[in-house]
Amino acid sequence: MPEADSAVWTPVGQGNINDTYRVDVVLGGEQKVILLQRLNHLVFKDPAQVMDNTSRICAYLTAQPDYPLQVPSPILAKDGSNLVRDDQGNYWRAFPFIERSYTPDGLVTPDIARKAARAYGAFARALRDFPAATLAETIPGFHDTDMRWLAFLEVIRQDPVSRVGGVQKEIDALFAAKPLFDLISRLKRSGELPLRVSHNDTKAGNVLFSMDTHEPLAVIDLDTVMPGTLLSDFGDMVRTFVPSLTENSVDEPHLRLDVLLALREGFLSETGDFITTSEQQHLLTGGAWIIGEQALRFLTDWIAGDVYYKIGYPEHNLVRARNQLQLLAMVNREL
Ligand code: GN1
Ligand code: MG
Repeated sequence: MPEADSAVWTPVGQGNINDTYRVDVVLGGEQKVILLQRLNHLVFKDPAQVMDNTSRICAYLTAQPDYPLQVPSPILAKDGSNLVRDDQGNYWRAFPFIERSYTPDGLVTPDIARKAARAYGAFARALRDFPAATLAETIPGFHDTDMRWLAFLEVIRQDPVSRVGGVQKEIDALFAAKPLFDLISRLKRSGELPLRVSHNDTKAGNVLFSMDTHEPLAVIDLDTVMPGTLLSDFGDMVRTFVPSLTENSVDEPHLRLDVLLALREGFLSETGDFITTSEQQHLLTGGAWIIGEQALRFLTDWIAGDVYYKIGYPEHNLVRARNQLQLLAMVNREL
């Protein structure tokens, strides 16, 4: 890109990992808008690998004539690369900014949930023949719950900031959830759950909607697109759409069954004809799994001394872990 005459940066989004800006630039007298993002290279240890996955997925989606959504492919730098390193060692990438779009925030209605689930379903459908095993694991072991379990045991053993004593109840609740994690591992190992391209961050905030039609425009945030199972994508939708309160809430959430039904309907409208019976049957198991795994991740980070997730206040990770454990108990009781 040529040097900009001027640029105005506005932060956008609420991601826990990367930093995202809308940048209004004037290039050679012409007004342009791009989405610029600093990729968190402490989380994504191999940024080039992330961008390679992203570029391959975008090219594949763009070539699918019946993929119903837009594909915001990375904008290339002057030298043709999709990633630029600055003097401080930060990694930056740019995407087209899709105007008159929004990402749903807070509680979504069943209607928005259905449309978002349909969008994630269309994403999975368009990628159903993509050779999933050839994608890099941008965060090794991202949904390898066995590995996350070992990391949890290890951080409890080390107790680096003396927090274990205060969370025995939460630790016990996670031990009670271990059979669920083991079930998922078994299903994966046995091949009963086929290896698929999974998005791995299927919250409402990763679907861009049109301000004009309120229809989905694009599935975004491809950083964690990896080989995986479809259950984690449906599971993360259950985790993030169905509760009446977000993961940051101190109050007890309840489950919104109308939203759950809408998710299922929307997702299956795109995937129902190609997923296996076992995947269909275990969609809700996916919900319980991902909620339990997220509780495990937040509690691990609390015990580790808040080294992974951005936090807004000192007890944030503990609040999030407790919230997810409440949710897991509710899912086990009510679904
Ligand atoms: C992180 O940054 P964000 O909000 O997209 C995390 C997800 C978690 C989520 C919990 C790469 O996602 O896995 O579910 O926080 N992303 C990564 O809020 O770890
Ligand atoms: Mg994300």
